[in-house]
Amino acid sequence: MTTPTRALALSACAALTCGLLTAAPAQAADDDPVEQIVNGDFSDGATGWWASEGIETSVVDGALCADVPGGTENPWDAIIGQNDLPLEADESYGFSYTASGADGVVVRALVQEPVDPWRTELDARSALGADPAPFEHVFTASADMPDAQVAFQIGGADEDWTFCLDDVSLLGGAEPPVYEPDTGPRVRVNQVGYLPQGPKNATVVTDAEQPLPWELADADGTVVAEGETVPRGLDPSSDQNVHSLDFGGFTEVGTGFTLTADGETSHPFDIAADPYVDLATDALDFYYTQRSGIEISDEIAPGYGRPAGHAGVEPNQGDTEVTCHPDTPCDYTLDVSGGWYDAGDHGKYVVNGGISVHQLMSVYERAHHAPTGDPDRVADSSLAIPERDNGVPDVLDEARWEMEFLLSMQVPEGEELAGMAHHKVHDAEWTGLPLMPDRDPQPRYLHPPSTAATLNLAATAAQCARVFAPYDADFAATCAEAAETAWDAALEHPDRFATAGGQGGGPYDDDTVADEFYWAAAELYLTTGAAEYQEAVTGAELHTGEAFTDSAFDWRWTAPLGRLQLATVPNTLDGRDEVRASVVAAADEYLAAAEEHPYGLVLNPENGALVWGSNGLVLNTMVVLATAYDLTGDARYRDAVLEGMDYVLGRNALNQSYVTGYGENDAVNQHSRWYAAQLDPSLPHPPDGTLSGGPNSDTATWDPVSQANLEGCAPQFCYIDHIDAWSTNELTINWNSALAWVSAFVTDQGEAAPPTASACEVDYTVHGAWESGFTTQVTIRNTGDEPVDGWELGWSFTGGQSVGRHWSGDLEQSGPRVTTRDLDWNAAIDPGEETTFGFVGTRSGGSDAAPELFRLNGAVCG
Ligand code: 9MR
Ligand code: 9MR
Repeated sequence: MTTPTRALALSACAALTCGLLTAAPAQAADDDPVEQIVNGDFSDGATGWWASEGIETSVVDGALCADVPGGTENPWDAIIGQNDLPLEADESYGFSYTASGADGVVVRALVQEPVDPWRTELDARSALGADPAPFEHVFTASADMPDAQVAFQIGGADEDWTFCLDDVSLLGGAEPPVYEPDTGPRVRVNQVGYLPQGPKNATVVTDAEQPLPWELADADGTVVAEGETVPRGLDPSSDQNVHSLDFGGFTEVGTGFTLTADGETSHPFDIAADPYVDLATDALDFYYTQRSGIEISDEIAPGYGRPAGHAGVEPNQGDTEVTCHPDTPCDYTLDVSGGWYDAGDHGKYVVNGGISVHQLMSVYERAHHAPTGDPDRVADSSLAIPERDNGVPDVLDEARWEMEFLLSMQVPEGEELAGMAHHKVHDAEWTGLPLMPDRDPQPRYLHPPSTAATLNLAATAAQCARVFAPYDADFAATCAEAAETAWDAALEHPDRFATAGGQGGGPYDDDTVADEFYWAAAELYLTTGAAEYQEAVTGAELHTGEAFTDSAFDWRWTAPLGRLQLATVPNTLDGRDEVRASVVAAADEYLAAAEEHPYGLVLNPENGALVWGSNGLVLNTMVVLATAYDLTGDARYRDAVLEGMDYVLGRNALNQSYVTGYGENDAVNQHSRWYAAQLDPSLPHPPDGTLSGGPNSDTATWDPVSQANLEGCAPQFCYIDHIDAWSTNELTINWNSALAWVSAFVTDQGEAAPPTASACEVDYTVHGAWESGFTTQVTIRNTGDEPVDGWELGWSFTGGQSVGRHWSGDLEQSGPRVTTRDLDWNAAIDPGEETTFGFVGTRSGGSDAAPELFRLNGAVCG
């Protein structure tokens, strides 16, 4: 797997990405190859060939030509083909032809079953030119098919054009296609950048047993540092012999650095205080173009403008008046327009929507509660979305787009199962690619309410109530009510599970919901402070049991979200220290895994196995490590997160950055029906900041492209940047939310300098509380050696509290943020001295937990 040459064209590779295909000619194996095509050179006119209705063909200069009318919608609106071609299972075929057409028009060549369901053995797209050009594809038949069909789909162009075809050949006995990824230089780095004071590691793929010298060169080629690699032996996740390389001693900033070792020079990278600033926004801007039910403005998202999808306009059949699936009918319809499309499909799933919107709201919460957080970074007008400049942080505006969809999925009052949430809404049948959301003609249905979906709604609506309280009291109240209703409904129906199987959408099946109960209870408790939810938290087995798995959490396993939230969002739960300790203990496990892994990967299962969406799991594991850093300030956790970014951005076996637009070799063909540039050059690639699901070594879940190309792969090699490889290369709202959370964290680390010691302590004491208010006294103590002369103390009230009458300090509030300034007469605080001010606060009706993070003149008090 370490010799990076592309030996043969991919079986299902679009010619657009592979260039004109340069497959080895079909070779004779044991038996002489037999030509399956009749009259492939058209010496006998059009004998043996058919054309779809309305297509006139004629043989011109020995080639078959067709006038193709413009203005049709789909590739299959015009077809030329031949039937009755026998295919043998496991036999490899070379399929070749010469074709010409209008410049840039794409022909889709298929070898497939001639009738529904059109089981496909080859599906290749090639861009044509005015001059005849040869194309060749190799594929291995997956089953016997006595009467396969070759079809050239030529519809879908805007203008009339002429298609000409010659020398069509389908020969058995070809060498089976072998996919060899181009893995570039054997020195693997974070292709984006390293922080000046942060860890700096690379991995070298080499057979050498002994340490190797390395050199770090700046952009001019001047060697600025050198050292020796550390042999690490055989890495099971890549099946490679590797060395690790630590150049952390070099702390100067610059661009275009390279590392050289064992005769190979890495891709270039930066050392900068802010290599992730753009990523932190791009990863969030991703959500706007995933929106359903709203026109995407090309001004806001240049290159991505498109009509609103599923907004009740033909040919769409959703989502404004959707009823239940015919197998599980109901007598009502719901308007479930809006929300985000889950991934590359047009489905919208409450379970996965839940964790995604939660992580976005957590980006906001962390900015307020973490010592390195920065509310300004997630403020209003920080993203490219239509709601900029409306006085609400943009990340919350984006979250609200999904939240309102989740709320709309709740079964209305008076119906059976009222208060539960429908599991999902999606097409009756799977659609093909590409397909713009507004062109999807399938009927769409609500799928039965599930306990997991209901608890996802309860958890996220509770969080919504909390984070929106300072900005929109009415919306916060709507969320609060929906959350409590959902919780009660889940208690009443604790075992309604979505199953696997079904057509037209993903399953998101989940029959273990103790974890969702725990997470929802935690969010409800944090928002309301109510005894009922506190008991649900402390009474849950998962509260003290094993919550963190080897790979943290995902849409199916959400118990860790409860722990992380209880650890970080202000609250007064008994046993809070144990909760925090459990997060740190989990982080210790991940830290040990990362330290042991020669690529710094935070997941380190025994056999190196990786599953569907492994990059999402890698990033969620980093969320736990990052939270441990937020809780303890211990730089080892922060450094493991920074090192985790290296893996995602190129320091891996494939030398692959899994984020579009970031790094020299970035993923650009994620499975998507509308970012489908690989299939249709007039469509865009996914926007910058889109994460690919990444390596998936679970062969049982592979799609046909992964099956055809990845057989026998070592885990890290089980990935292909191909649009049809959905089990290794899709994009999703839940993987990007992990990327967004972690990108915000690493951006907050600045240069990754050692944390400075705190020089203050704050005592925040509530002296009296009543139904609607409370009085508080705040004491600031100078614990440093320097006198303070003039002070400003800041905190966030994220529970919706607001400050009123105050004394001995000048208090101001903007949204959740409170700033108190001295009154001149109390501006000085000498070392060891303190000053006190006070105020009367108003409560919003929810939890009244005191703020836990205070900044004196910008520096965090401890
Ligand atoms: O496009 C679908 C993708 O979003 C899903 O993750 C995947 C697995 O459920 O399925 C994809 O759809 C394929 C379907 O499962 C089988 N027919 C081909 C579809 C891709 O066009
Ligand atoms: O991310 C999901 C993964 O954990 C599952 O193993 C897989 C098969 O059920 O489905 C993934 O989710 C897909 C969903 O079903 C449909 N939309 C695209 C999602 C990502 O591929």
